[in-house]
Amino acid sequence: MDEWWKKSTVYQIYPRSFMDSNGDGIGDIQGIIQKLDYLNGLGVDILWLSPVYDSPNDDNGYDIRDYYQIMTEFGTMADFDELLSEVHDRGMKLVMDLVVNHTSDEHQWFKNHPDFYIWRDKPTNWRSFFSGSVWEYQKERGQYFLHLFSKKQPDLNWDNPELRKTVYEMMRWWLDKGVDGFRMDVINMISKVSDMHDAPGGDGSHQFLNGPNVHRYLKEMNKEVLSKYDIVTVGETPGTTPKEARDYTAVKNQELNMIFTFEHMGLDQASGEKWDLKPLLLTDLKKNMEKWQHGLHDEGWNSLYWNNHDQPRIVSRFGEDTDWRVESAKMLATCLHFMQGTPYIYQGEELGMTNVHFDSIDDYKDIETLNMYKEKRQAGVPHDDIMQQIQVKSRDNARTPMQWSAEPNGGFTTGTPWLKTNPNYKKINALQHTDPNSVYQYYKKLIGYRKKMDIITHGDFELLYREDGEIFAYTRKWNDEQLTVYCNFSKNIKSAARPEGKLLIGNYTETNAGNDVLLRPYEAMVYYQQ
Ligand code: TEU
Ligand code: CA
Repeated sequence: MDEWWKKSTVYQIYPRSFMDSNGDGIGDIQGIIQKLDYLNGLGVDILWLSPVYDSPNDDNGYDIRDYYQIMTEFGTMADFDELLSEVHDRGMKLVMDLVVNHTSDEHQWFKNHPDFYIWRDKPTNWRSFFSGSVWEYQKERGQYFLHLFSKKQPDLNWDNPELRKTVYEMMRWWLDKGVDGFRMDVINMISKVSDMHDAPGGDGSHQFLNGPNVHRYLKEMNKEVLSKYDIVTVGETPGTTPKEARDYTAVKNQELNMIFTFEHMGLDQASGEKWDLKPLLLTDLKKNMEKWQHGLHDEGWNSLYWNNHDQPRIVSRFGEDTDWRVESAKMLATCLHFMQGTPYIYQGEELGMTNVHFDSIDDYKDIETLNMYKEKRQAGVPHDDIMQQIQVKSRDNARTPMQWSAEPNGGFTTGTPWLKTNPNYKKINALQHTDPNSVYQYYKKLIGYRKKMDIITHGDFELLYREDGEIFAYTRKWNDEQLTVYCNFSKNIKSAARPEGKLLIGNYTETNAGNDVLLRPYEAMVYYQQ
């Protein structure tokens, strides 16, 4: 019998932008409760909540001030308990976002347990993910503390057994409440080398990614906490190869169930910097996804995603969000959902929501975007050049309010949203989700296949048309069954050999073009044979 999360689909909620129930312009837990039937109707099995803990929101909740309190803007612990039981009543599961690589600098530990953090007399030249140095001088102590992210997110010292014990206690508290698992924020950053030193170009990642004790700590966490519950865990692990992913997720290693990799999300950048844009080469994407399908096929387990709260929206990124938005949204979903792994759907992806285009930097709220803008302007980079990069890659592209209806602000709030709504909400919203041709209903079918078809869970993956720069095609084989997936990532009409079997699903009506099939712009089709 497969572990339940191998046939599940996860839906990620970014609470701040999901649904505002009290008109203060900020999404909240009562708003999520109002939308549970919409989510249940999609067929998703697991809801992953981005952090809802008490936080000053320097990084929108990824800077936790108290792990045992709910953020005031989102509601109360009673609201959370109501959400958890409403989710369970519908047969769904709830996964929390565990952020334990760092806390907020307003966490009482930072004052009362400074040895829970990482201090040095001398800073290294490492650069933060949010611009500037990763070291901040604290006068009272006369030392620098490490923060890989914002200066209000000091890194925790996982080499301190007392800290680890305190974290495990907190994890048990949430699991004893009945939550069904954790998504673990940058969990492969928790072990840093002891002799941290300068690195070329200030890139210290080789000294904190997949560090010397990371597996020891995850095995300890598994032994002390995770192994005692029937839960699912997914590690967010930037800079991880399939080999390292097997180390994290092989059952025999007793660490995590699956991980998020980032390689496919870095193929449209020219250098190590996400803002250094370059067009995606489909052959790069095909070969990378093949590498991961093969890399984890017999051992370990992968997540499957195009979107999350940190990434621009896929239909604007790898699809086409004006003339072929619906077709390309469905094509991208088809490409991903017939692969091996657990798929993650990010709020609004099931509607084909797109990137937003703000001309003023004042409309952007994300700390990563604002710090980068300031740093580049200080370096003399022209405003328009920076804005172009921001419009393509800013995390705020994923964080504009969920578009529920054609009401003002897409029905997200009756107040002023904390981040402006995408002006296309009148055209793109959840009102159409019952339309049989909607992106939502297409996703619902894909999610349904995964539950019923073992070939999707277990089948061998083989790439077809390897060198073709516009068609992403592959087969899955399992016993005497075969699925053939064709996805046209272009506006051009392509022909391909008609696969064996019959059409299972497609985003156009079937074409009968003799021995070949015609793939129209952004056409996807899946044939099934047994
Ligand atoms: O993101 C970790 C991470 O790798 C980010 O630096 C990501 O690559 C980048 O934002 C892409 O632009 C996690 C959370 O998902 C993110 O929201 C937090 O800001 C970050 O950790 C710190 O907690
Ligand atoms: Ca609210």
